[in-house]
Amino acid sequence: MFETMVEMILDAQHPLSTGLTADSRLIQAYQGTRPAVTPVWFMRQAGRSLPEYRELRVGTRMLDVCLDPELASEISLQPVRRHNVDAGIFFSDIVVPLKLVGVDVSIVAGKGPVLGKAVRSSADVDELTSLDPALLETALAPISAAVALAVSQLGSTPLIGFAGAPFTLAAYLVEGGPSKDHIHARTLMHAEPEAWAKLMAWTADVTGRFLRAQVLAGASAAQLFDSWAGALSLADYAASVAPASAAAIAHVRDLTYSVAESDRNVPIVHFGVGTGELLKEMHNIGADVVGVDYRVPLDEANRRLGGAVPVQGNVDPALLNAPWPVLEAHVRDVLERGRSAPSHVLNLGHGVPPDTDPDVLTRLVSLVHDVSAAE
Ligand code: 1CP
Repeated sequence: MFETMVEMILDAQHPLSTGLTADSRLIQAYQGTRPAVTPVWFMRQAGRSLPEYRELRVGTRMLDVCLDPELASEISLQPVRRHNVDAGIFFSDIVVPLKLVGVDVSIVAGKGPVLGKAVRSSADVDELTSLDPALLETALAPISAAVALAVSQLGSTPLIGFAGAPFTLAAYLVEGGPSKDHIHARTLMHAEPEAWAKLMAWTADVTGRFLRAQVLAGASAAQLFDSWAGALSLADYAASVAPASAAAIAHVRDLTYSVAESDRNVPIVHFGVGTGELLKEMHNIGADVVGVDYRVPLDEANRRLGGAVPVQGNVDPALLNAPWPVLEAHVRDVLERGRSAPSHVLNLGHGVPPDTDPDVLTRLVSLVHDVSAAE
């Protein structure tokens, strides 16, 4: 599928095209070359653990903030200024493109995304998919503006764009909100396979457009979050989910830039939680890098992936609140195991817990840089 795709070269002003971010540690590692110092960033580094974020959020609604280019850009920059991380991640949410295409969704504090109406039947799927994803061509303007603003201030630090994978978004759409086992979504998959396929194809289009808009506006890499794919068997994942994830990624897979007269693809990372059994399939959808949660050690993840795939991860977020010597020993172990892969970007095995002391994150960044530079 990918061989026949027509390439599209990024704009000459894009930070990968100008060379501003193309040689950064993050992009080198994502392209499979091990840089002298291991790059590090944290999922959910922007947001609740930072006092400057909580201050800025007083009296605002999450989705309003996501659609305000000044605020979304400022919040994206906060952790980069504070922690000396090797990348920014764009501040937004996986449900933003659903909101922009016309879905009744809000983000409830302390809970997460909540839908006005759960999508439970084939008639519900027909109603949802009558919303035209092409509306996003113009509706995504505030997202493009926020990315451009953040990128203009980040200089040589790359910004990572992201989107939710179709299954994780479908899990919210079908359940109507956060859920532990995503049982209604998994029932629909088997009870109404045609409606399921239609729902997944529509969701892939919507989320793929969100991701593409961020890369075109200046993001130097893209991460697809399939946070809840760990609820699936390998067989269900391969048959009923992976094709839609590949379709979502196809929205950015054609984007290229040139370095020293050779064409490179914008790197794509794919991450899931509890997906140790799915790692190989998750790579096969067309990802360059696989994000690993804290359950599978990186040397074992590298073995499962066949030894040629850059990995990202996988410090256990629970240890951020443990005594420093315990955390330090764990981080050194993660770095050591990461050396088995072609390249490694250090991250957490899932997002930063809201009660994390931000100074611990800053100290962890220095540790990763110092330990990896000394090797
Ligand atoms: O009131 C608040 O402060 C809202 C909390 C919050 C924040 C800060 C939510 C609600 N989303 C976000 C931002 C966000 N969401 C980011 C950017 C920040 C960063 O990473 O630095 C990103 C990448 C996301 C992505 C996201 N949203 C995912 C995938 C990543 C993951 O953590 O697994 C998922 C599953 C969501 C849904 C969501 N949005 C918000 C919450 C609390 C949740 C999870 C709810 C649940 O448990 O189902």
